[in-house]
Amino acid sequence: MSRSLPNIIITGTPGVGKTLHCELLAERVPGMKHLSVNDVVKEKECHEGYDEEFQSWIVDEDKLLDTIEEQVKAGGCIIDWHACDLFPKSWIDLVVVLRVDHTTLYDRLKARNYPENKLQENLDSEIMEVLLQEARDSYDEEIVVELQSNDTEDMESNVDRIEAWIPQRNYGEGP
Ligand code: DAT
Repeated sequence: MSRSLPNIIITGTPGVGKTLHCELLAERVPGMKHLSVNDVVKEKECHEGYDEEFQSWIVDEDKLLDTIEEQVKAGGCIIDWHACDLFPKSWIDLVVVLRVDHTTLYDRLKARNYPENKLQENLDSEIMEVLLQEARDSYDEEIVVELQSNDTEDMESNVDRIEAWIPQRNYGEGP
């Protein structure tokens, strides 16, 4: 299976700037689309209910993958999600793990009115590098990139770097 545009995952702890990066990239790179997994989970009901304590959906991963499979296999998706180990390796060409200073993350999550337990869980996750480890465990190391997302300057340079990385070739045919 080949695709004319790559599929990129932008992942990281909630609040690192995934949505911001995905939206900018989709604006800049012709043919690339922002695929917000959060929106798909909600709109296509790929969940088994809502966890009130953590104020988040309990995701039905099988239903989610079935729902997005056709779109992702066509290529050109910038996948926005705070997990990355669920996607089949063959779907993915680049995994960007965004990172942020803990104090900055605290401020961003506080501004979102996260409940204390959810805020603490996400801060711990960032400190323990959970998403970076998940990406490294799930994909070949050559396609996993860690980028800082503390300020606008970081964001601009990240988007430039990711954009420059997207050459035209057939994706999905191995290295
Ligand atoms: P995520 O999708 O990872 O949950 P987001 O894109 O919604 O994160 O960003 C959360 C908030 O932080 C939002 O108000 C934008 C801001 N933000 C994120 N990354 C940033 C950056 N590199 N520079 C400035 N603001 C940023």
